[in-house]
Amino acid sequence: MKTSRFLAAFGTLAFAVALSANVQAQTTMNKDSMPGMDMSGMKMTPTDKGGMAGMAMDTATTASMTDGEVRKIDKENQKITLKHGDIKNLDMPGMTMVFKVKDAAMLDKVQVGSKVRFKAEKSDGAIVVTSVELAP
Ligand SMILES: [Cu+2]
Repeated sequence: MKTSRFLAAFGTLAFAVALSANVQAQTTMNKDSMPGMDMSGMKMTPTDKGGMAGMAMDTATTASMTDGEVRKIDKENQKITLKHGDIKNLDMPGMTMVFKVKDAAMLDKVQVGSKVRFKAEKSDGAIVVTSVELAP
């Protein structure tokens, strides 16, 4: 009887020590990691937001519809060859050239020989057709 009571008491004590050590370790970790995360999050938000919003709006307002005629469609590579008029927002005179299209599904609406109106924009250094519709 004596032995088992001692073991029980010792076990409780050991548990209590382990518990308090564990709590201490957690408290220390939180103290170290929390302030660092908060600061990096607050620093990035204001500068990023202002710059990006302005750029996105400029692109959207300057692109205008351009007349063109489809010469070739390359669905596999998501490309279309257009004989196009002046593209004002890109400062480009009329010519026949290959464009990348933003979405392959856009090519389903047109055929070789179709008269179209389209929007072309510069994206990552390449010129991309962002929308196309049959000319009225
Ligand atoms: Cu061109």
